[in-house]
Amino acid sequence: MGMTDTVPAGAHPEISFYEEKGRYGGIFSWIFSTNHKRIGILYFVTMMTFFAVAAVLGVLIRLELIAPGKTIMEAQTYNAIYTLHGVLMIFLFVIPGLPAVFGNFFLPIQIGAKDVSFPAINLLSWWLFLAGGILAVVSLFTKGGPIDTGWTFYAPYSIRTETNVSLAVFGVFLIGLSSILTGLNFLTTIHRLRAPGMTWFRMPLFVWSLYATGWIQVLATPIIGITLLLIIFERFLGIGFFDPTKGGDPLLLQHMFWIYSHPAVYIMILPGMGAISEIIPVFSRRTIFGYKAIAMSSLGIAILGYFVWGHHMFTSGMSVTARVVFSFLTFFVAIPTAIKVFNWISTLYKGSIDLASPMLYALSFIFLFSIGGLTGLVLGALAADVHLQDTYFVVGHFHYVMFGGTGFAFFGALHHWFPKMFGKMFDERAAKLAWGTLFVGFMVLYFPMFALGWHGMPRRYYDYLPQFQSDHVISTVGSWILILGLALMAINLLAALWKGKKAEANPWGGTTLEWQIPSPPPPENFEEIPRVDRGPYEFARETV
Ligand code: HEM
Ligand SMILES: [Cu+2]
Repeated sequence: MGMTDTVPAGAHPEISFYEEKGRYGGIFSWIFSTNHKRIGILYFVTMMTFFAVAAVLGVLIRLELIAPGKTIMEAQTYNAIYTLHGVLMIFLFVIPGLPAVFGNFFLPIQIGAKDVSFPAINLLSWWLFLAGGILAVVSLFTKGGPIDTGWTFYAPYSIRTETNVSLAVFGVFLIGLSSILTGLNFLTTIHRLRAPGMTWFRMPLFVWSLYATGWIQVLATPIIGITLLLIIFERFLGIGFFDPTKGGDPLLLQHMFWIYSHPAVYIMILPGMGAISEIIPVFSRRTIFGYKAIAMSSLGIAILGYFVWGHHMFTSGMSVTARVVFSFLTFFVAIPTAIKVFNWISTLYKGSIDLASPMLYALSFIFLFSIGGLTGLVLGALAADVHLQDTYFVVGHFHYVMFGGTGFAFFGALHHWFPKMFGKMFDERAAKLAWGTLFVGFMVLYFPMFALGWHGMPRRYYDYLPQFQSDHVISTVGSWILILGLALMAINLLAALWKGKKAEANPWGGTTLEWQIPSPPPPENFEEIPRVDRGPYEFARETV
């Protein structure tokens, strides 16, 4: 397949994967494409590759922890593996997450546009993302070997360790740049490219969630960028930013790290919540309850999320006043989150519920994320956190919010929009089996972690006291069930890609714009830009 295929004049150009056959062929027509749908797919393939590697690392961690003492690896390897697991899952799966795949693919379509504002910058953001991921992996095999600091890169260890922190950290820096450019593109697209009649309060809630996320991507990400550069400068120049003997302070890094990384948890979860707000009305055949409250709660979360980072550092020696303020604000940020949960459940009330696989992921998202959120409040309580900080209670908590939350929302969005993206239907019974296995595996893997932490099992420990073994064994068995669920899902969706039944334009009976165009969408999404005259979820209005 050559680089320069020409199309004879007047012939109807052949469409493949949302693009007319053009200058480039084969892989080049993908990696040089500025088409938002193709860029969404590029992110999908790249992210799923890193997710698969990180998931296998997670299973290896669990295998090592099936018994006290050495099982399958040395302690140094263990430190490197949980660090890489965390770095890949956070920076190459949950942070790019739904915006990079479903935001790129569906944002322009949902507002009635042909593409994002800056298609070339959009392609650049994927290249930066890929380069960052490759650098993180290359750092494993170069001078000093795999980074072993934990995904939080705390000083002074991240400055002193021989492992290749600088290259890994620079990889994360490039991924941050990619996130900033994506946020910038989405904010401009939402402000400038909405179709006639698509007023702010007619936008789908997924678009509102991307709007709130975009502001965090643009305003918070530069802070982690500077922090990562300071780590690299410190390793090469020893200026003393984090060294008390030179007037610096290691806690400075923790503050700078969490001033980004806590708002970053909303970059992870807000788009997931947006996808849930798309799925629930469609599979309840009900207009969403409290549209404006849900839209505004996304902005509320994005703003309040800037003021709670101190709850990651309650045991770092900060003043009592600071701890009380951060604890209070942490409880406060739960309010806009609760508004969403109440409104989703109110939408279900008297709805005609269709428990198709996208809905099963959406409902389990609400259940798992609520466990994650409520255990977050336990950690936000000062007295409890002093006991639970850096234990497996924290590990259980963030897997419930990041995997049970963003992960399940991602898989729910994938099943919801798969027919539209690929023009194929998947086997619904196999999809339900995969969901059930994943859900059971999830609960068996992570729920015992709360008990482990409550009883004092520290995180990031390679070895442990015998009394912790029974819960560790249960958790490890859970990781095998979970991985089986992920494999069943992948097999089912790959089989659908290959030999699935052709999908209709609107297989689920959705009312937003993406369901009004063919599956898969044509290159420019719409023959002509639509004129919008109603809200996004206008199912038959019933009186309650
Ligand atoms: C696929 C199945 C997974 C398994 C079996 C798993 C297992 C684990 C375990 C046992 C730890 C604790 C290691 C320790 O503290 O010693 C851990 C840490 C972590 N996991 Fe997972 N996990 C999985 C998926 C995920 C997902 C989907 C995410 C994010 C979305 C994630 C993010 C993290 C992070 C950030 C850490 C902390 C690493 C550190 O301490 O630096 N994991 N995981
Ligand atoms: Cu936090």
